[in-house]
Amino acid sequence: MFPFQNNMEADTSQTWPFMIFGGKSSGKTALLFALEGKNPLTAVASTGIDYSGWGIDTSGEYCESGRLRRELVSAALKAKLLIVVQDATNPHPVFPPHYFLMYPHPKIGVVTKIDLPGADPQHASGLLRSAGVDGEIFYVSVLSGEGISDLRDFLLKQNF
Ligand SMILES: Nc1nc2c(ncn2[C@@H]2O[C@H](COP(=O)(O)OP(=O)(O)OP(=O)(O)O)[C@@H](O)[C@H]2O)c(=O)[nH]1
Ligand SMILES: [Mg+2]
Repeated sequence: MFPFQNNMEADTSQTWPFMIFGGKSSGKTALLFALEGKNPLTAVASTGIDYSGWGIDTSGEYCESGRLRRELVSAALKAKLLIVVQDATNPHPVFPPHYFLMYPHPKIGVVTKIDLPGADPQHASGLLRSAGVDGEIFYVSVLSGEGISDLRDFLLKQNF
């Protein structure tokens, strides 16, 4: 056996149950905190890719830039499921059409900020479908807590 083979195995052995994608300030980290039982209002803007939580968290900067987005493809190899977040108050798509079809993972969507007055959850869910999210879509607010326990139960039930 070549000596580097052990290193390669060690590098790929760690997996996370999910990885979160979504635009800047769409509520990815607040969602992760809420799922983990932490105070979602303590989330600050993320940089890069964060492996320290229950799932892999990404910065909106990476998701929104075609160049940085490439880094997410290899990070996703470490996750079992993709969670794609769409802010219900943002009418604009973040990902190119069918972007997520290139990932072999199961993919679910989460529409965030449904508590805000300008929220349009149905439009947000259409944007997720256009981006290639073919799994279940959850509608949540970290402020009211709506939808969080349903999503947490769904994640806990997966055979990760
Ligand atoms: N009203 C409301 N505000 C929310 C909700 N989710 C997140 N926010 C707020 O939206 C802002 C951005 O939340 P983050 O969780 O930091 O967003 P993010 O997607 O991680 O942002 P980046 O890491 O910069 O890409 C914060 O001020 C949150 O408190 C929600 O469900 N309702
Ligand atoms: Mg963040």
